[in-house]
Amino acid sequence: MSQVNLKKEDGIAVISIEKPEALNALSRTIIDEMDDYIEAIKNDDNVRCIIFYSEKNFAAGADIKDMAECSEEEARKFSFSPTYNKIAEVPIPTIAAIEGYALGGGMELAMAADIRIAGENAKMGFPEVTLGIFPGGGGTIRVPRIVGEAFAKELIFTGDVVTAERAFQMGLVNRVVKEEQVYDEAIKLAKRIAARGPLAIRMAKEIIRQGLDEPDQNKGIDIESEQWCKLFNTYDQREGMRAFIEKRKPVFKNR
Ligand code: DAK
Repeated sequence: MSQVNLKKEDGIAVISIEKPEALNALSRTIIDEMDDYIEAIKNDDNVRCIIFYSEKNFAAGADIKDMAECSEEEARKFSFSPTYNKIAEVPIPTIAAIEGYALGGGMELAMAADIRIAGENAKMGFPEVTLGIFPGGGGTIRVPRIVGEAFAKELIFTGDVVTAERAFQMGLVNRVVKEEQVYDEAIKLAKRIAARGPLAIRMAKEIIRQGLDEPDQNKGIDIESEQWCKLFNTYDQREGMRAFIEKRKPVFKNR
């Protein structure tokens, strides 16, 4: 039986893990199922935002029981990075909505999303070093970019699990909400994003990504200008600006 669920409603796709008995620990099969869903959503023009949300616990990391006896070669096959990279690059905004534990590979999944919302009782961290490994699902690369080198090193070297409030102070999560409001807040935010110009958001996401990889700031700004001008070939740019002038809400068509 599948342990990953996809629900689509009003242009919002919600991907959930259902393995509560192991606090949603991530197996190879779960990651593969998630990968299939991302592939399918990527080509679905109607999806304007993706939410990763699992009830009670986001994910307590990769499944330690599956990994414990891996050889080097088997560990390589266990890698979640190709899927997490796909999530980071999917041309649709993504939100991780975190209840309970988000640890290790679970937190790395959240770090691959664009925006993170946490419940006030969420517990987050990278406990890999307590197991004799380090975060290998993009953690050592994404965490310093998100929270800065010093906080990243503190989190990764100690393996400490931090509260939502501390995570917010570090910039690990965008906002903290009441535990029972995590899902609703994520949906509310997704709906706000879904109402905006999808092509512009898609382009902005890609340019932000390229800009972070581009050491020459002026080159980044040139790419931005070039892409920005291309939006003037789109229906959505005309619609957005005409709607403003006509004092009505725009109806974007993703083209
Ligand atoms: N894996 C497997 N089972 C897990 C699990 C995990 N990560 N986390 C929890 N469980 C299971 C427990 O074993 C227990 O199952 P039973 O013993 O009842 O069968 C059940 O979930 C409930 O857990 P607890 O009884 O431990 O619940 P507590 O409330 O007492 O404690 C806890 C909750 C989250 C503090 C504790 O369960 C815990 O410390 N869990 C492990 C957290 C952790 O260390 N996560 C990081 C895992 S390492 C890569 C591949 C993968 C990765 C990176 C790179 N490459 C190939 C490059 C990722 C690595 C990781 O994520």
